[in-house]
Amino acid sequence: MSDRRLELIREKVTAGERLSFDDGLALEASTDLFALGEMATMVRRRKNGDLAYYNVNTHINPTNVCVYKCDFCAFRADLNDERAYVMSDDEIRRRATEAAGRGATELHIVGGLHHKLPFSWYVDVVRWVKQAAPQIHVKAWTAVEVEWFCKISKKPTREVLQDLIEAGLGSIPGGGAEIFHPEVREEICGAKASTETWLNVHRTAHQLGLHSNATMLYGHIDKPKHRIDHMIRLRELQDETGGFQTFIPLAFHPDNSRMSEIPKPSGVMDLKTMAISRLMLDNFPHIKAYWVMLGLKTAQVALAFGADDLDGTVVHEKIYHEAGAETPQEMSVADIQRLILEAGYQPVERDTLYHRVERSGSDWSVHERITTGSLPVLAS
Ligand code: V47
Repeated sequence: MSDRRLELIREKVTAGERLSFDDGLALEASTDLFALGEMATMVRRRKNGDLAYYNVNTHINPTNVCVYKCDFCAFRADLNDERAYVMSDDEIRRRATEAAGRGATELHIVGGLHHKLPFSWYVDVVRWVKQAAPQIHVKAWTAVEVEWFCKISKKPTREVLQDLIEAGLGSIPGGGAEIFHPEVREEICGAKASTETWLNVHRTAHQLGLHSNATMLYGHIDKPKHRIDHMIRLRELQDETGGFQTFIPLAFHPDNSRMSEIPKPSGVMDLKTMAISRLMLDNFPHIKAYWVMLGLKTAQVALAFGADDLDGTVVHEKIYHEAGAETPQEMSVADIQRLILEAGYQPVERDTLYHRVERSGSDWSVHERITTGSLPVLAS
């Protein structure tokens, strides 16, 4: 890309103007990593000052049995597979109690779409964890799962979400988005929820007062135009609802998947994708560097490329570890804080909805909301 083109983009970013699809492609074509990082940092500082967030959370993946066979997934199992499992209600409750004992503020619950389990089981999972740990925020079930619930329950999206909210659902995680462009989606996960369905589940969730996140799985067969298209579709929905909190670019991990011949995305691609996400998604308050996928070192450096959130202490993560992630299962709060401080930012513990968390011994309490969103806060 010519210096002049990058200069024009820099002028737009400085003026707070929205970048176009072509600007996105120009950024993708640039190899001036420092310029991308500098522009992304300008936006990141404008939105989040010198704060960088983390949370204390636990993942529960209640089953790995899945009707779909997405090419990138190393986690799923067939019904009769020897790796197949379904956690019992006791196990699920125990996980929630354990998480509460460790001071977690969030349970992140996602899994497979089991051939035989009814919708009521997925509602019960939310109910069980809320009974075991009422103070914990439950971020559960991706839009792909919600669509599956509609199929098996024969209920519309709104009703499915209302049932889950009634059981204690607090927000929706960003998984299942993969790449929206049909050239890629049909190739890697053509059977599961379509782009329109994914977006519509989030639209409906936002209308019901739930916040949600969005992801993008990159570094496989995707091209620059697919990634920019993905971001623009999210930006358009965010203009409409304001319900997204955080965008999480997910680096593809090929091991044990049906795309195992594809090399992992490079460090340059990870950092460029982070910076471009920050620049294109001008209406998303947060960009997350998910350390479990990126590795600790890249996640820390990503704080200089537009990221303002490192996600959590994360215990019991299975989806990426099955796909070859070599990161530990857990990071201590002291480690996360050190990574953030070393990168020149102020660590802030947040809850799922970006309230500041304060701790005293094993007790915690939430304080003011750190960032604004246009959604009404649900009555608890
Ligand atoms: O949708 C699956 C991805 C996602 C692989 O909302 C893989 O805060 C890389 O969405 N290599 C689920 N990625 C996880 C997810 C998530 C993670 C952290 C935080 C949040 C949030 C959401 O994991 C799937 C898919 O895109 N995935 N397999 C793989 N082999």
